[in-house]
Amino acid sequence: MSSLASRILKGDRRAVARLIRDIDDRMPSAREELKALYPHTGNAHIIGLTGAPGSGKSSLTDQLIAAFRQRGQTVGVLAVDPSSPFTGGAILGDRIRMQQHTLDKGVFIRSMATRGHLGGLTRSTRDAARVLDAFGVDIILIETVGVGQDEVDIVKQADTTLVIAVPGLGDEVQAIKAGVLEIGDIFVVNKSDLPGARKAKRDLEMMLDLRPRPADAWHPPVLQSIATQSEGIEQILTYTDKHVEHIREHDGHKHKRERLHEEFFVLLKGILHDQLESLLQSPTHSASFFEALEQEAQDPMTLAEQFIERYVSFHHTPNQQ
Ligand SMILES: Nc1nc2c(ncn2[C@@H]2O[C@H](COP(=O)(O)OP(=O)(O)O)[C@@H](O)[C@H]2O)c(=O)[nH]1
Ligand SMILES: [Mg+2]
Repeated sequence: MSSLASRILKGDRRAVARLIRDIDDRMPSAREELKALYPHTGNAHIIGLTGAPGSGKSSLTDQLIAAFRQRGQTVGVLAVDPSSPFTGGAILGDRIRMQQHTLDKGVFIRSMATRGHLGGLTRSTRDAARVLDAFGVDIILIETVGVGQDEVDIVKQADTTLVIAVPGLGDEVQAIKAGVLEIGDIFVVNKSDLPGARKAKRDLEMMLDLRPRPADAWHPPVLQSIATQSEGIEQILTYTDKHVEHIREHDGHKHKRERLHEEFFVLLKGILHDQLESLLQSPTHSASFFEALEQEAQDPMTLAEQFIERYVSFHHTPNQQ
């Protein structure tokens, strides 16, 4: 077995940090390490947190870490920060806030940065979660920065998705309606010390009630919390437990299948993207296409099709032979 992987399986934290960094840097060697780790994954409960910036995701993550630790569970945290490729994704405030956990051997915190293409973050976050899973943590918390498509793709890969809302943002609730209503397993109105919390809760419940749902499907609860006062945290844990139980009892197979398909799709897109990128960077492959493009000898669409035809073997399906 390759070296980083075997060190991770023996509980070496530094190897975990190293491999996650390699994944973030898209080092080719990381792929081999991941292959060695896959058979040792599938045990962690992955919980995604999404919601508008400032809604309290980091504060809640911090509280959730403490609560899970109190129950004796180990926790891995991936803080995803697509907005700051240059700082390596470290969010200073988050780091400071979570510092109380950094000496705890039962907690592993990493920030993910976006290097390269759109969607690359989705892939590296999933891969990093696999690493933490193989390392043996019980709970993996994935905190995203906002509520865009990338974030949605990231939390789609979680077992349980928490959508964090705050009171008094009518427009925000609309945004939630548009994008993340479908993906939320548990909704939390954080900052419930502020006016309008009950209304936000009712609004969300109403929107959720409007959605058609089979009788035995999971019904997403709308909870309230005040992260800064550690209020409502136990209830969130109660419901993440309930959700896991529900998955196990009702649609465990479907749940697992959907996540595997999603992961596979993300991987395929990533591999194809990397291949295309290196083809484009190699003049032997790309020069004639660029020339035709610049001279307007062909339209870009036709050229793109020809490029794919030449270098990507989509068309070699058996029934076309
Ligand atoms: N009043 C109030 N402020 C909160 C609460 N939770 C978090 N905050 C504050 O909201 C700000 C943003 O929180 P943060 O956790 O960084 O949000 P994130 O961007 O979603 O990660 C910080 O100043 C927090 O102290 C809460 O329950 N009530
Ligand atoms: Mg944050």
